[in-house]
Amino acid sequence: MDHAAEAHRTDLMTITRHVLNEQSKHPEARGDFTILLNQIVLGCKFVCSAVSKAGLAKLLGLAGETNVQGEEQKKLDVLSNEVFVKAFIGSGRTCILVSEEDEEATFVEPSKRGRYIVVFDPLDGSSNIDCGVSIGTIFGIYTVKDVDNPTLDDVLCPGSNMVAAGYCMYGSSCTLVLSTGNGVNGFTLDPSLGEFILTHPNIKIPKKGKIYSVNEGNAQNWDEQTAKYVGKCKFPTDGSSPKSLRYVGSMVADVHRTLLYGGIFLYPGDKKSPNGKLRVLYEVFPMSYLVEQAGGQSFTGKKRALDVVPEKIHERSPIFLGSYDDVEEIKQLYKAI
Ligand code: FDP
Repeated sequence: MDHAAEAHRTDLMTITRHVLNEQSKHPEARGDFTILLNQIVLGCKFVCSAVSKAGLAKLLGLAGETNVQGEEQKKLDVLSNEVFVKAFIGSGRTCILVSEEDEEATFVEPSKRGRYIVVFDPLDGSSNIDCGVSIGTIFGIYTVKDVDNPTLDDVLCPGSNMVAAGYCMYGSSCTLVLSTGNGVNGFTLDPSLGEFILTHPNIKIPKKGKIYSVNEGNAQNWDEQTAKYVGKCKFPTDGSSPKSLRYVGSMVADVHRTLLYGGIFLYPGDKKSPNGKLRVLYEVFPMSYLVEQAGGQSFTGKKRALDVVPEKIHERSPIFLGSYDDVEEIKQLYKAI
């Protein structure tokens, strides 16, 4: 019998235990973050369950509303948003919430206020719901300067101000990936226990990858640098093998694969959409934070993604993120022209 393996199998590191361990390194911590994280975990479990039952429960289809980006909202988007918003407010630990589904930021009433700000996309990749492809929840967390006087300036600041970020992927398994600024860890939901168990400790993105991930259908509108980079992925001139193309079209799934296998994920700006498609606060920032924490890079075509200072809560930005060397290559192309 392999006693080491057996010990590992019976010593289950749940996400709460992991965060409590992290908390014990900060004697001044009062457990507020753990309480907030528990609400994120609860929301993710709810959405995971709702996504898996979507077909059965006849939750698929349009809710008859459009969100701020003019996209059709699905019932699951509405449901997921409500669950997270109520969980965050109920935790008593948040003061401002910015959701992809809500046009305006939510300012929590004074009696329920705490010092955390949560920016989130409750159900990202929603065009993939009806065909059962992986979708996810993305979140970033900041602290407010003055808990008695929260303002939008507390949110419209560089992504490097975040104190934590993560995502939960509802795929063949339900995986929550989290960073509190001290590396990246992945937890998989054990449905029989209802607990997220540490399955991917200390995720490090390979320094260089063999995969590129982009919507090539937009190629006719790309700028010279993106076109040149993708051309090099397919027809390398340095004797290396061409990269493989993988594109799920669900940011959480594409970034998750990039974190684990390496390579690059691109959603560039183009002639039609100079700022690309992905939203700075609750897509670009949390994913860039995780990629940097895992040893990779994230670039907008102009600067480090986490240095962007958004002017609006639903602002968009081009994004190139992934393995350090792959992103370095595209940075050099943008520098050269
Ligand atoms: P979706 O429109 O399905 O919600 O920002 C949303 C997003 O998905 C990302 O998850 C995904 O990476 C991207 O849009 C896909 O966009 P394209 O369909 O333009 O490739």
